[in-house]
Amino acid sequence: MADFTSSIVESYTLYQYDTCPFCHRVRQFLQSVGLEMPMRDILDDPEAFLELLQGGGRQTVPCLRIENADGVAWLYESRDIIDYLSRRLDVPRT
Ligand SMILES: N[C@@H](CCC(=O)N[C@@H](CS)C(=O)NCC(=O)O)C(=O)O
Repeated sequence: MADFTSSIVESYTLYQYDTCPFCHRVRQFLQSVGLEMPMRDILDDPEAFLELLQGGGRQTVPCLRIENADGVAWLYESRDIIDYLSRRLDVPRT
């Protein structure tokens, strides 16, 4: 993945679905730190599923789409997503 840590402004979208336990872990983290972001449900929304597959290259969720001035990156793995956001937002991991 590209190193985006030098950029200041980023926007995030979480690709996920309700009953996925790993997605639940990430959603719980977001709630605990009060961070809101758009959610794309890949089971309910075929367009979101395609975006994930074409953008990220895999259909696995959760996946965080990270967009900033340098471009777009797709981050898989619930723990990596939580670690990444914790570092970016400077909040403790849960
Ligand atoms: N180690 C991954 C596990 C993710 C995972 O297994 N997600 C399941 C849904 S609960 C999935 O997307 N499986 C379909 C696939 O990988 O193609 C994480 O922590 O995010």
